[in-house]
Amino acid sequence: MMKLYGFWRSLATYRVKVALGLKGLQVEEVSIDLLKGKQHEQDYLKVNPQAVVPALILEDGGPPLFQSLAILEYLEETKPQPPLLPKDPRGRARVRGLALIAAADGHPLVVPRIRNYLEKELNVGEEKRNRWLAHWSLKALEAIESHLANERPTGKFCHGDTVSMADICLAGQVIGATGYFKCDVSGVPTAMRIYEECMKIEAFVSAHPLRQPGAPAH
Ligand SMILES: N[C@@H](CCC(=O)N[C@@H](CS)C(=O)NCC(=O)O)C(=O)O
Repeated sequence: MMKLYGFWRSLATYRVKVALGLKGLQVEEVSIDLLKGKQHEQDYLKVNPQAVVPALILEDGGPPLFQSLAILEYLEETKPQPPLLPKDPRGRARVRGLALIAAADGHPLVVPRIRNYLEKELNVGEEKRNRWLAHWSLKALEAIESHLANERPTGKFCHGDTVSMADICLAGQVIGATGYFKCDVSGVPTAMRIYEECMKIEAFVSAHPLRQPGAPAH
């Protein structure tokens, strides 16, 4: 069985878990407690020298896969059904673009190492740190919203009426913005409508951070 290193709170892990769920794949899970700094311990650095989760070890061993979107692409190529990318190149570029706004531009600004650097190296106090987290989380959602609200391919989901990588990344971004950073999301109604649609699907619900072992009740 594949082995997934993750953490209940991790939005990058969430992306991988949703994709695994949608594709009906099982993994053994190993929790790396990011709040306790376990990502920096030698044992884990051998798995992922970047000191981040997720990392995925395949059935046949070998070096772990890293970076959630690279893992999603691997899963897509090795288990194409159900597809998480459209068939046409233009549609694929749009879905990847939407996914990257969340995963490559929004999310990296709110991860523990950035928060710790703001706090410990730059002495940015809690109130300002919270403003940073909410600001950048919402900025990414607003950029996604502009595409979703104004472009024809938007359907029940980000791209047409089937779930794609864009929806997976959008859902994680919304969970961070609303659940972790208490953003006012009234200005991103299309993103929220699509998020609600995703949350009707078991793979999105069962991977939710608050449903993972070790998560707090709220
Ligand atoms: N771009 C990476 C992000 C990985 C990442 O930053 N993961 C976070 C949790 S969501 C982490 O492990 N952070 C540890 C830290 O910042 O110290 C991906 O998509 O896999």
